[in-house]
Amino acid sequence: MKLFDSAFSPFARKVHLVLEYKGLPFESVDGLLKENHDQLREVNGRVEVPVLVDRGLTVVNSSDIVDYLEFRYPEKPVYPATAEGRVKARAWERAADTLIDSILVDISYWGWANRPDSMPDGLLDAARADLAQVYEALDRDLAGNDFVCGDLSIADFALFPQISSVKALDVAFSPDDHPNIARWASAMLSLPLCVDDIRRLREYLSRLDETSVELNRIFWRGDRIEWILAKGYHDWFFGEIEAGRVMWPGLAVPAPIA
Ligand SMILES: N[C@@H](CCC(=O)N[C@@H](CS)C(=O)NCC(=O)O)C(=O)O
Repeated sequence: MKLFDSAFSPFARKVHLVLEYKGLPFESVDGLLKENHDQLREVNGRVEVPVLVDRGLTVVNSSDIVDYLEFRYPEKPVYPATAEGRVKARAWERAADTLIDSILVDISYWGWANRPDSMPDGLLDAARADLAQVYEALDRDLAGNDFVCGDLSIADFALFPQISSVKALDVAFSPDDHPNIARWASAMLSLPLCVDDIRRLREYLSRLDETSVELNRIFWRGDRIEWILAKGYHDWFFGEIEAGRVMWPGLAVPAPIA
């Protein structure tokens, strides 16, 4: 099994965690390294990680990859067994992937990309206000539960790469107001596979440089654009396009399946 991976991508980290949790051996190729872009483009027209190649099948998009893994390798399930649990787990996975990711990535650029400007006024406050609603809901769902759906599930694996970065991005939850999230975060951080995930991220960040990864142009896609526009930063965003600092995903045309 080969995973087009990246320690920097919350989506790739989610899939990497699921593979490790299920005990499935795989080869990890950093698809975000410039030197691996051509290889990545061959398996995913969008030139995005993660992509899984297994037994001659190419699976694109993190939630589809997890769905495939659960179907093909059902031992150590990551989807809850009940209908209610499954709906809840998928809802939190979607919130992590589409909402939380968009907020956190959109405020992260001034921390790692080569930027000529500083963060637009009000953006950090907008992130804090939106995340406050997420924290309320997550704390509610964690009350009386070790993990989001009781047992460890895809909800936890999708949320962990996101929630573990909120402190560094200065949009942390307050442990006093959200004690259940604080308890969950420390339980997750004590799992060896999460310890390894954080170590891989730290190593990645320590050797981030523009010769190996793209730091001048930002890769913009749907949900992240939606959030920045919905918060009123259209002038800033169109300025980015005009200045040539935007990379667009390629076309996601499905490949033939034998
Ligand atoms: N919906 C996709 C999103 C994947 C995605 O956004 N990947 C980003 C990294 S987090 C990417 O590969 N961007 C290309 C780039 O930055 O060059 C999924 O769930 O797999």
